[in-house]
Amino acid sequence: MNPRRIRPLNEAPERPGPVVYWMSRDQRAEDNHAALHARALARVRKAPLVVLFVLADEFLGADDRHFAFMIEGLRETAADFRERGIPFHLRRAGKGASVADVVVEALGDLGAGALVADFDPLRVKREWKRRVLDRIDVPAFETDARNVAPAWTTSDKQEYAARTIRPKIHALLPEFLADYPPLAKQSYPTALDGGEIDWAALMPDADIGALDVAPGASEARNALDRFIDEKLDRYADKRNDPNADAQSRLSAYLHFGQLSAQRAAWEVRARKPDSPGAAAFLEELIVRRELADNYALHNPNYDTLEGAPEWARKTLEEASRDEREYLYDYDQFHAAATHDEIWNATQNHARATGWAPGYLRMYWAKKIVEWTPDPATAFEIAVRLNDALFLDGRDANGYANVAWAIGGAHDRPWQKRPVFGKIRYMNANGCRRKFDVEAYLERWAPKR
Ligand code: FO1
Repeated sequence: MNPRRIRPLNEAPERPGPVVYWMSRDQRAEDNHAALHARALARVRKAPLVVLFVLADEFLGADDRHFAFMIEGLRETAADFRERGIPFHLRRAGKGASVADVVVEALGDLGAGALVADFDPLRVKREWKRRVLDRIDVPAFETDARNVAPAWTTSDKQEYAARTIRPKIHALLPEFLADYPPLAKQSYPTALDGGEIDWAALMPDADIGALDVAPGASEARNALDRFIDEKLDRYADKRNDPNADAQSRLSAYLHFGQLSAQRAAWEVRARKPDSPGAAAFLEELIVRRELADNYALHNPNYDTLEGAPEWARKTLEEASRDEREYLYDYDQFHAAATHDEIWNATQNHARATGWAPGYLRMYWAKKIVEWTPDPATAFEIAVRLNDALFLDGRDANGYANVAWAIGGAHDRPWQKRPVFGKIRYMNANGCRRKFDVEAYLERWAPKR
């Protein structure tokens, strides 16, 4: 375990007792640096390892399908830990009770001697951690199990763009982009078994069959294999063609931590290093995603227009006085009830499957600027829709994407135009130049 992947969270004195891995972002047993770190700590302390997951009552507007996908994945992950003799405890934070209070209570019940948490720059997660740290006196650590290059080693400030963070990440890959050791079986048995979990009782009544990805760590690996074997070679030139089905479809697995990005990168480099799609995929998977974590880590307003670069807020502010030809509110957007059939088709696609092609997601976000009274409202509606609809929503990646599309984050000024000012513009002609719009509308435009 590279010590640079670990951050101590407090100065509490050593204590006897099991090491507890409070799993949240990285919901997998294998390829998980937080689990590996907690396992190593348990070995050193000659103590058992216990895994804890606390189920929140609500999470950033997630709907039943999102919770169902996650819980189905947790069920497999709990079994994966149990196979290694590592107990999996699941507790629920009911209405009003905070996840942090439930974590503190569980640590007390387990007589925890140390705590390992996975890293997540989201505000809600930092608040959970702060509340826990205020109320425990055992050594606590945070391990970055999501990024190939740990976010705090890549940069200690907000990066301007992919071109500024890319060399910093590439310089760290030789040190951090490696294969994973397997998670060793429990060395010190414990009676602290998590007991039988009534998964059916936890499962919301949601049809996840309509989501066109199946949940869980093993399905995630199948999707990775399918992508590498069948799509990677077309990825570079077809990833922006919504009809080409050349995208990885890994984003939900990466969001819920059912798949490690480092695993995906390692497999691509090991199996198809010379594929024409490898470089483009690794750019998206490592540079773009870790730029997003950098944004959420260093920008307290990562999910509002406030966080956007000064030049962008200024130009959008000036342009907010420009006449809008159409104006829609959240409900009209959500119902795909705009005048624009490409936008409506993308919205229908997202409502039906919890996913939409990357190129169209950019178009979808940008058009919201054009049809709202001001850019702050556009940003808020785009975030709310993204978190309510997309399986991979409620994630640093999603907030950075909205900040790019609407707030010019990680982008540069373009030719000035009404409503957008100097923010990069996209329109239907751009779509028609890129792909067969009629074919996409055939599949996803609301039936007239
Ligand atoms: N993390 C938790 O620790 N407990 C939860 O109950 C929980 C629910 C949840 C629902 C939807 C969703 O998209 C994410 C959710 N997360 C939860 C967080 C998730 O595991 C990821 O850590 C972050 O969303 C990615 O940054």
